[in-house]
Amino acid sequence: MNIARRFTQNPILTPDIITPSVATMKIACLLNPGVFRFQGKVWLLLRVAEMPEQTEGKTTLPIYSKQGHLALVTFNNDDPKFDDSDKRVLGYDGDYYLSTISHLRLVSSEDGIHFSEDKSYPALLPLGGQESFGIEDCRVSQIENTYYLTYTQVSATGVGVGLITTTDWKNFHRKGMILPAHNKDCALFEEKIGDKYYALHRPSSPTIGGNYIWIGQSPDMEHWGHHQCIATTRKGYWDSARVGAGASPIKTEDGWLEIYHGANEDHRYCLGALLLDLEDPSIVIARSEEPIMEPTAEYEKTGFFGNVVFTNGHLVEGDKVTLYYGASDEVICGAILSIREVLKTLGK
Ligand code: MAN
Repeated sequence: MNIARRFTQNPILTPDIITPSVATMKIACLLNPGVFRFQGKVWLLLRVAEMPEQTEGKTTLPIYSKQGHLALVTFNNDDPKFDDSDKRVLGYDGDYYLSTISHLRLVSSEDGIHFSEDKSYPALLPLGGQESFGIEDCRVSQIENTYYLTYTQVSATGVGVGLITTTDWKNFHRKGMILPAHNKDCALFEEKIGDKYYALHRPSSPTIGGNYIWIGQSPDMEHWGHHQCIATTRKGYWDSARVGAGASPIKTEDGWLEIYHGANEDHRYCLGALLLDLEDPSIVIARSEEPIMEPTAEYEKTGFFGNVVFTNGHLVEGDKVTLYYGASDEVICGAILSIREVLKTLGK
């Protein structure tokens, strides 16, 4: 099933339109933007993945020092200890590195389709030891005038969820790691339910358990507890290997609607929906049997890491959801969904 109507202009952003953060790097991919409205415009907080120049027969990987300086590590491709079987995460003698290092960059648009960079708004760069392998896939949630940025912090010690708040996109308040390793895909609910904040998140367990969607509660957005698993992977389904929340859940009369990603053992990433109870969002009312969006367009099937549609940002206007998504882990695209049509696929 493909009920998403893709922008005819797709892809709307490609790596060549952004300038690298430092001259020695080139931009390999643009991925998975957070989305928000600010000062009458549509903004994307892009994940920009950079790579050093490569030499024949070798692989050079980037790492940020605690002080925020870039260092490079080089391996010989024919070294038997070097494992490049997954293009995204490379191994050497039991240690793991990312092939690219990501930071976050702002672009804005009047029409939601043509975006450009305004250099007076700073890039968010990795900072401190917990971000030495980069920062990724930032969700942007808004409560009153405050924007809450939940993003992936990656380092050799693990992958966790960081929180930053801002009101003006020029001054940022770093709150540190709110959910420790291994955790990512954290989507905040944009209002309190009862007297608590809620978040969806995705811890991973390598043995018992898996890559499942959990929900937690907090009195202040920084301290999280009362965690419960609400959606596991499903054997034989399109979401058999990993599932993770997208952007903030959308409040509808039928429940909280969450657009999430699911991947199978072949790393094919599709989108589906979860419907959660309005008063107790740990109760799942319905879940997509079939994906609501699959990688079918050429730019979704081939690229840095093909067969991927991945979203963590959207705009909602009445029944219309404008979804921004990363395709093939390389380019940014847009698509429109109708809330009514998504709910219909969930039996509503
Ligand atoms: C996965 C992918 C990569 C990402 C790493 C670390 O392998 O999502 O794109 O860089 O995790 O988060």
